[in-house]
Parts: sequence; C-alpha cells; structure tokens
Amino acid sequence: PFLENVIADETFRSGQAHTKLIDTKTELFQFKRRRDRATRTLAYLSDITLNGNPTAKGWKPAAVMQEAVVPRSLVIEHQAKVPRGSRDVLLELGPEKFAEWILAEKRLLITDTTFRDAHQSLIATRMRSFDMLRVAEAVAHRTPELFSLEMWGGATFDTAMRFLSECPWDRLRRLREKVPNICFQMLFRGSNAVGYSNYPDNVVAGFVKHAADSGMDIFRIFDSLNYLPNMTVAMEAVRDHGKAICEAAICYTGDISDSRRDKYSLKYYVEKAKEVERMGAHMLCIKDMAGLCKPHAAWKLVDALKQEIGIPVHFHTHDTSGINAASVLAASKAGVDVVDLAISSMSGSTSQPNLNSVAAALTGTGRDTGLDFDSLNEFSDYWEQVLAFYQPFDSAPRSGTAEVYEHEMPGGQYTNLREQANSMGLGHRWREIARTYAEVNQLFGDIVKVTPSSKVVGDMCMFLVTRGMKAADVPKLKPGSMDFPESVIDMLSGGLGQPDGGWPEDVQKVVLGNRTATTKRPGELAAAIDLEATRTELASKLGRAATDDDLYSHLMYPQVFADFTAFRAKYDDLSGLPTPAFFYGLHIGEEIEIEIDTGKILIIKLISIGEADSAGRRALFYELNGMPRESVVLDKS
Ligand code: 3PY
Ligand code: ZN
Repeated sequence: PFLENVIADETFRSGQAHTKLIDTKTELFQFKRRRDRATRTLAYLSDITLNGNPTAKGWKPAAVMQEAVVPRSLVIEHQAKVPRGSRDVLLELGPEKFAEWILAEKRLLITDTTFRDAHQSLIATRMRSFDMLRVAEAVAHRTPELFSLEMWGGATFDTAMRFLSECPWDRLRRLREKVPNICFQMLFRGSNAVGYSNYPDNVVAGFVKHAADSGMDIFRIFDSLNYLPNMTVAMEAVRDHGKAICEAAICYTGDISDSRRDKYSLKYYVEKAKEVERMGAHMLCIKDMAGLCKPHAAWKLVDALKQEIGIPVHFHTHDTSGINAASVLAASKAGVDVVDLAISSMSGSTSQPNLNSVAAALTGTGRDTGLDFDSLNEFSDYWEQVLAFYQPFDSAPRSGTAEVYEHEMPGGQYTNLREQANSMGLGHRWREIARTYAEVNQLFGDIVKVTPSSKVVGDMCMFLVTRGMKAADVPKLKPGSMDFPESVIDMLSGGLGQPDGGWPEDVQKVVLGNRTATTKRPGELAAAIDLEATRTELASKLGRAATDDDLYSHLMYPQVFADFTAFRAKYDDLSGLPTPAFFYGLHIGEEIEIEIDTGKILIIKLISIGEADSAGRRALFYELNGMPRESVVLDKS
C-alpha cells in the first residue's frame, strides 16, 4: 500500500520526486484507513452477495448487470463553462424580483422531477445518489433552460438513510456542487417537515435554515389537510433566510368540474391561493398529488388563478390516469408559469407526465421551452438503463387507470398500499380496498389526502378491510369500543391540524372515546426543543461533535438516524458502490470499481466463494486492485 501511495502521488508522478518526499508527505502513510475501508467494503459485499439485501426482497439479477452507459454527449469536458441558469437569475435578482422574472417569461418553464417525485412515485423512492451524480453535471450543461430540479424532500430524506444508507445532506451538497446553475427545489410538509407527524416550530424553522444554507433554493410547502396555519412557520423561515423562494402549495382534490363535489370548488382554491399570497408566498403551487385535475379543470383553475393572484403559478400533477399531459398543456394554454414533468423513461403512470413529449408538443408555439431534444432523449436512455437496477421496487401500474378518480390516492401512496395489500395476501381484493379507501375519505368528511393524511386514510382502510368491516359501520359503534390505529386517533384528535369544515363529530366520538380533541395549531402545543442540549446529548452518543446534518437528521428520525450511523460505523460510506453491487452483491467473476476518495479507486473482483465451516461461515475470495483478499461472513441461509 505504501508503494501504491508513492506511485499515485502527484509529485512522484510529475517526476519531481526527491529524497525528502517521504518526510514531507504524511499522506503517503495513510494506507491504513484505505485498507480499512476496503476491508469494510468487502465485508458488506460479502454479506449482500451471500445473504441478500433485505430491502431488495431477495431479488437477484440472473446475470451481471452492466453499468448504465452515460451517452458521450452527456460527458462534460472538465473545463467547460457552466451555462447560465435559473439559479444565477435568482442569486442576481433575489426572491421578489425573481418572481417577477418568472411572470415575464413567455416560455413554459419546467421543473424536472426525475431526482425526487418521479422515483418516489415509481420505485418507492429508492434512487441512489450514485445514479444521479453520474449525470448531474450533464443536466447543468445540457438542460440549463430548466426552471428547477426537484431533487430533495418528501420521502427522500428518510429513505436515503433507511434503505440506501446515505446521508441526505450529502446528496444535497454533492448535487449542488455539480449543478450550480439550476434552482434546486424540495418538497416540505409544512409542520411535518420531511416527516410524518408534527415537529416543534423551532425544529421546523431550524431545518429550513439548514437546508437553505446547504444549497436549497425553492421550498414547496404544503399541509396535508390544506390547513394553512400549519404552513406559517416554514413559510416565514424561508422568507427570513432571504435568498430562498417560498412556494406555498395548495393541494388539489375532488373535481372542480363536478358540481356535486362542492366542498372543493373553484372558489375554494382561489380563496386559499389568495390567502397564501397574503401570507407571503413568492409563488403558488397547485399540488395535484393524485393526478385528479382533469384537462378542463386545469384550464379553468389556472385561468382563474392568473386573474385573481399576482404571484407565479406552478402546476404539479401525476399521470396516474394517463391523461395528465393534457392537463399540463391545458394549464400552459391558460398561462401557467411553471409545470412539473419527468424525463420520458421516468415519467407516466404514478409519476409526472412526460417532459420530453410535452416539450416537443410546444415546439414552435409561443410557449416553446427552449430545451434540447437530443439531450432530453439521451437522459431518457440513461434513466431507462438505470431503472433496470431497481426492478424489485418497481410496482407502478403499466398503464393509466381511471380508478384514480374514485380512490384519489396520491401517486406515491398507490404503489405502497398495493404492495402492502399484496404482502398481506389481499392483492386479489384490490378493488375492494380502493373502494374502501374512498369510503374512509367520505367517513372523515372528504379530506385532502396527501402525506401524512393519506397514510391515515390508508391505515383506516386496511384496518376495516382486514376486519371485514365497512366504513359505514363505524359511526354506529359505541364510542371507545374499538382500538383504532394510533394514526387515526391522532388525526381525529387534531394532531395534524384541522380540515376545512372540521371532523365529523359522530366519527370523532367513536374513534376518540374519552380522549379529548384540540382545534389548536399542533405546533402551538409542541414545546420548543433545546437544540444545543440535543446537540450535546447527540455528540456524546456519536462520540464526536454533532454537526447540523446530524442534529436535524436525528430530530426528524431518531431511530433511523441511529441505525444509519451504526451502519456507517460498520461499513463506512458505501454511496460510491455501483447500484447493482449495493443492492444485490456480486456474481462470481464480476468486477467493479469504486472511488473511495478523490482519485482513489478500488477495483474489486469476486473470484470464488468457499464452503461453509462448522459455524456456517464462508470465505469469499476477491482480487482487490490485483491482490488476493479474503472476507469471511456468516451465511444466514
Ligand atoms: C410527499 O409528501 O412525499 C409527497 O410526495 C406528497 O405528494
Ligand atoms: Zn407529487
């Protein structure tokens, strides 16, 4: 290893080595750490190769999966100048003037959701940073016309730690380094931040500040019941930061074209929009998380909003029904400022409509996006190859379905609930589950369903289906006579805030029994956390100083963060492993390369697997940078 270091040393390679090289370069002796990292990487690969990765549900590719090829035109020259993009405009103008710039743009501005919602909705949020980073620079150079990249927040924060053993903050900063020119956008669940329940106000505000300091530009803030008081703390924190954009989202549900669904009428949305404008939003988002906004409704809604409010309007939808590109085009015709779309191979079904096709459809019109087709199509080719690595997580329907208008499930929940039903042996009763989900929604008073309220509806739905009950049976029960799911009790007692019109009293009584409900803003009831005391406590657990990354990951998800740090202590940072190796281990004869530090490459080849010894342990034999290495792990099969 010492000689390897000397040979790799720049001074040595440049031919300027002298006898003092060894005295002046202490890093030449840093092979211990590298050796240690290599050992841990082999230990991980051995375990996954033998025992599988629990997150991949035992799936293993039949043969070696070739690395996804980054097309030649997407390989960016080292010295190439990064073209000017939306973030340069934001940094130059500041948030208020940036909003005016958006309003003055004639082209349809596009947010590419490939790095967040698309994979959240198609492959259970499992996309690794590795696959994004390989083309991130190309995104910056080849599609600088994009308005933003949605690449953080929503379910990505916990999933990164929970299933991918990645630090979400690292993802943000590493992508930022490669994409300095296009605005980054995140999804923020108001008082639930990037979690599933309410957090104290100072945690929400602190999280926003740390995210903005780490490179986030646009915060899309919503509440799962459209309860606007839950959005105030985050909105103010974004505005206070001074450089970031506060995009307030109103969740779209029901159908404004159906007069029977009068709870969520055009007037309802216009009033909410005016209210968030008064609250200080720089932009408005219509967040159609289930893909319910039909083309005519999209036109009508955007047309009204453009007349009634003065801030830019951003339209977010999902293609679950199969016709939502038409809604995007209708919104465009009505003058919407920005729309969310995903690169072709990552689009459609429960994901966003097709970016490449919508951009093509607008060519030569007054709303031409200016995006380059060859590049868009090459990105699509890349993502198509990458998607193959995520096969066990891909449970999105292959075609659009009008069933979504009945159950109204958000894109990200559909696949999850369907998966849950399958794993409980109830897959064949999906129609009944979908219908029950719709009935539970009516039982709760026809509410907005999006994380976390959608999860509560899902919990109640499965609770009823597994007990052979109907939603209509619930109001007839004696109050407190049944143990409903904790999430249902919490929501009906006001833990997520208030829906418009309040909770139906009869259902609330039955579910809560003798528990009391509140109509106060949940954040008002949650005591502030002593952040510095928490940091000190955390540091003593970690055995080192706790950074803001550690602090906020811990505050959001204490157990997930603890498991993640334990993983890191055991295996170190494995985010540089190619995706098939990370999920499925290696095949015999397979060779991979990993960059463990800048320019420090490990070349690993699995040569053979030995027999189990009496304790059930097996040796796996490798070549590591050409040298034989062995790693012994327990075979759990
Ligand atoms: C999330 O909260 O993660 C969502 O994507 C909601 O639509
Ligand atoms: Zn969405």
